[in-house]
Amino acid sequence: MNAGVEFDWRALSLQELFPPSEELQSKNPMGLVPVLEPDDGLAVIDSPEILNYIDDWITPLWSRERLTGIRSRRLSAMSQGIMTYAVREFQGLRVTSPLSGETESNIVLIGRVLAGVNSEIQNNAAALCFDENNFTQAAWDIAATLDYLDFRMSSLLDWRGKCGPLAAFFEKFKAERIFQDTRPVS
Ligand SMILES: N[C@@H](CCC(=O)N[C@@H](CS)C(=O)NCC(=O)O)C(=O)O
Repeated sequence: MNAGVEFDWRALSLQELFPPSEELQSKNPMGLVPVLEPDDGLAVIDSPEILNYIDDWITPLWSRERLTGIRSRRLSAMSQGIMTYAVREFQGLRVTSPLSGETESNIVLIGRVLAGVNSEIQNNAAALCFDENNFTQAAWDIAATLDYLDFRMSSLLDWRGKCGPLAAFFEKFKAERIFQDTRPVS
């Protein structure tokens, strides 16, 4: 893990996820991954809570400077929001207004959040994305989200055209080993 935390990784098969196995349900009643199991017991569930657990009990992930801390967590939350809309789009789901019956476009929603992320990066990249030359948790969250957009939605969304500073930030990230393209082993 980037924060230098030692852990054993256990990947679940699709059979264990759809539907969730009894074992997964016993750890997370929502039947979702990721789940973090500390050595001494109760499983920590939901990725933002896992980050908070690491920050509280293992190693700081978020800036202790109040405004930078809030901004960083906002970026992380916006990254998760974009992922929610992107997964909806991939699954063919759209939210319908209970008032007008109109359907919201996931692409428009993603564009709006990306504009917010882009302006934060434009104004505060140094404080929000780099901590003594290391990428911060917020930077990892944004980069993972942008990579997912490239992977699933590149034909629907040309985010680089409207978000120059964000595109420049992401280029730096693409050099990281974890973002290199892989090939399935035959
Ligand atoms: N809010 C949850 C979402 C987790 C989530 O959707 N996990 C997916 C895999 S990335 C999953 O477990 N899907 C199984 C299912 O939907 O049954 C989090 O951030 O941890």
